Amino acid sequence: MNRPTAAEPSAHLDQFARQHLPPADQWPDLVFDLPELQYPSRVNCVADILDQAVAAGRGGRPALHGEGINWSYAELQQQVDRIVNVLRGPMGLVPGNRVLLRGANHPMMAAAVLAVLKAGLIAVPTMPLLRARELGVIMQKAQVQAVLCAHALREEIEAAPNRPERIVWFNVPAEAQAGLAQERSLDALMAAQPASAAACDTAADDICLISFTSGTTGVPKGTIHFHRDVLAICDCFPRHILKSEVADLFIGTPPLAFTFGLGGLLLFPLRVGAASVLLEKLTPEALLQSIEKYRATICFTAPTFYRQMAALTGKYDLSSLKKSVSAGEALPVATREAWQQATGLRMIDGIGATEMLHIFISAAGDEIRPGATGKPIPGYRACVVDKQGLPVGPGIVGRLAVKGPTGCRYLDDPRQRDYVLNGWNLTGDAYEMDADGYFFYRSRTDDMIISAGYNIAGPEVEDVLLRHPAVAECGVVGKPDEERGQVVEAHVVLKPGFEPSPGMAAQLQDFVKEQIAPYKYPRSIRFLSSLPRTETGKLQRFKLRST
Ligand code: 3UK
Repeated sequence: MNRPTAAEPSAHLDQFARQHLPPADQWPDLVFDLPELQYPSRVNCVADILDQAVAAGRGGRPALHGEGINWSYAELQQQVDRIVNVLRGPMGLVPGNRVLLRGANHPMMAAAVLAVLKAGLIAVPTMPLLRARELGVIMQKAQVQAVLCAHALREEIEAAPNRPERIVWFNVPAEAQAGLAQERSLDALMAAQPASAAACDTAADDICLISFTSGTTGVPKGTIHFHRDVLAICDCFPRHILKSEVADLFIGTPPLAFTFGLGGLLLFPLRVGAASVLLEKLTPEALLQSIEKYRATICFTAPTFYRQMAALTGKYDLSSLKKSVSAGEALPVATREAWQQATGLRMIDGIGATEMLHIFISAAGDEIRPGATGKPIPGYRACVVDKQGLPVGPGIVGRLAVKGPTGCRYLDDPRQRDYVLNGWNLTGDAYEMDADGYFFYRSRTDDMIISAGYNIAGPEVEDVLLRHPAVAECGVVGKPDEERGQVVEAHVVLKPGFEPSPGMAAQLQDFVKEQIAPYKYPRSIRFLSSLPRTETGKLQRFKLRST
């Protein structure tokens, strides 16, 4: 089951993606050492997640909520099946074809993704903020044959190079419906299709998803995932750490096009028979309002969102909220504490990666140690290795290496060799393990600041600055310096009511010197009105370095 073999026949008539998997000797090791990870050799993840729920009599239970939409499991299944029939019928797609998906979080976007998987096609989800040129690169790399796109986001698709002929819009507003050819409107096409469809009989290792990394530089990398990978992420983190159940209502901000959001806001809730709220473009205020309105129980978002929400909780009734998951970037202890103080909740931090599909190190409840991400979750193992790839002992900073049931397989990309070493996935993170097996994030390997021979991790300095009453947000990077190689530079956003000044800079510098080794203090401080972030909530450090 480890390597691509001819043992189990693929359902794919179009073998493009399979043919562009990395060579077998560049794959990471895959381990399936939990009973729940023993999947049959033929499995379609949507049949397993959605159709089985309906077959088991849960069709009447709520599945997805959105603006003006409340779909039960049976209703979601009908939507999905109509789309499956559109894909197979009028759109003429065959198993293995790639379908690019573009839309903000919305039940229709969710149904479209599920339909592509159920039909045995390969989903290529894309972030709403991507522009025509970037979409063109993805279409070319993944050799996309069709596009399903929210009507509101059509402009960049219409301007994208390499776009296929088969482009269909969904959520077309009534006033635009008349001017649109029938075959361009998913809503119109769906209306003409029956509301039931059989799932494609896919092999467990048939490809169902090519997820592009949100990569800050260079050409984006397409990460390949199988039907069984989708099931594996549902059966690891949610089952063992989050412990979600039927009565839960999920909510949050990560886009469905980001695997953090795809798992946390769609696959995880459906896998346990729970429900999810899918809302577009949430601000911290809007997310708090929606938690109150829907009485959500589990929240998924990035650390910066929790920090902003912590300052606003007073105005909202958040008594329904039981669990909050933070991922995407390191969770500063200061943010963990602010959130706990505001809500009483202990945040579940977890590190995940697009290559690994979802979270692989985390901790919940009494297992939480502030400052640590946690331990490898059941199903995964991890260690810290040196430059040669040899494990280092506790207390030494090195490169994080992980393996589990999922792992990195880039679509036709030489960078596969950088991510996989001796069967381990190297995430590009500098980590340290303690004697109890807890993993502590230090920085991205490339972001370690080296100043006058000292290694300094930006996030450690950030965590101190965030404790200063004047600091709303901050980002710490290395600034080139002739004498020291690099100096520590802090980019600081002040809270309302505080003004940038040399005095304020000196105050922040002294504050850092008092709390951690003085050589780590920011010799340079710059005040900004906001920090550059990706759509997934990650600080764009390269932008801070180049300003
Ligand atoms: C960083 C973290 C410290 C880390 C992701 C959950 O973020 C996700 O995927 P990406 O491919 O980025 C991966 C990189 O992001 N990171 C993520 N979480 C944490 N660093 N603490 C954390 N808790 O550098 C990692 O290598 O965008 C997260 C689930 C699915 C995902 N794709």
